[in-house]
Amino acid sequence: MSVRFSNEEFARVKQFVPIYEWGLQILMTKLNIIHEDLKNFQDNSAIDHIRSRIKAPESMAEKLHKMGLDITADNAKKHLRDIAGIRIICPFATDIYFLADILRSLPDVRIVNEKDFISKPKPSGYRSYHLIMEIPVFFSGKTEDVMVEVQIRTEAMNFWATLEHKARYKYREHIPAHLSDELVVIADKIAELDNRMFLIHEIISLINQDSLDFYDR
Ligand code: 0O2
Repeated sequence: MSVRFSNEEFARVKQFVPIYEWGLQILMTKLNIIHEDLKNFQDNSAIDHIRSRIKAPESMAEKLHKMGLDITADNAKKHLRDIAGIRIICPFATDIYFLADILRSLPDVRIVNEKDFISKPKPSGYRSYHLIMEIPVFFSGKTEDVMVEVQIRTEAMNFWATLEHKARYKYREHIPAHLSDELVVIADKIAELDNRMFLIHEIISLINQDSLDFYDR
């Protein structure tokens, strides 16, 4: 059964969505500057790529339904903290913590909540670092604070989360035990793979450093 906003509530959702779009644009501008700076001036590729999205009204309605709330625009604004969402994909897990530090230091932005599902994965096997950030949006005579959910993860974690999300959707949240067990095993293997790839990256960096030192002699 699909749940929806009534026509009246849907019209009210459409009225507030632009404020979230503006909040998203403000934070994306800050993140794109950080990305460009790291890449071009700091010789640091801690960010692979960044994506953003506004949650579709159908997904807002489904989430409210799951939370046992009435499907209203007021409830969406009050209870959903991921109407605006950003996903940052990093090459390595260590980059995730480096970026979270940078995000915490942004001026004009308040961190409302942080969840580290990397050091403490979800029972599903899900790994990612989540920050709920509050951005002030200034427009014609008033300011409104907008929440944006930022998810930071590696490409491998993203690969897993995308597949698991599809399985969840397909089985309407009730993934059969043999599949969910397999997904937990794969999530652990992916974490191990991320670590092993990072070690190779460190070895390569050391070799490059040694070569530079040699030429400096
Ligand atoms: P969708 O369809 O991706 O948007 P909070 O945001 O803190 O108020 P919430 O929403 O319970 O409360 O937060 P949580 O647990 O941090 O999860 C937020 C989002 O993380 C989810 O949004 C997913 O995108 C992702 N996520 C969390 N757990 C899992 C998981 O086990 N598997 C996958 N694939 N993704 C997960 P939505 O709205 O649930 O989904």
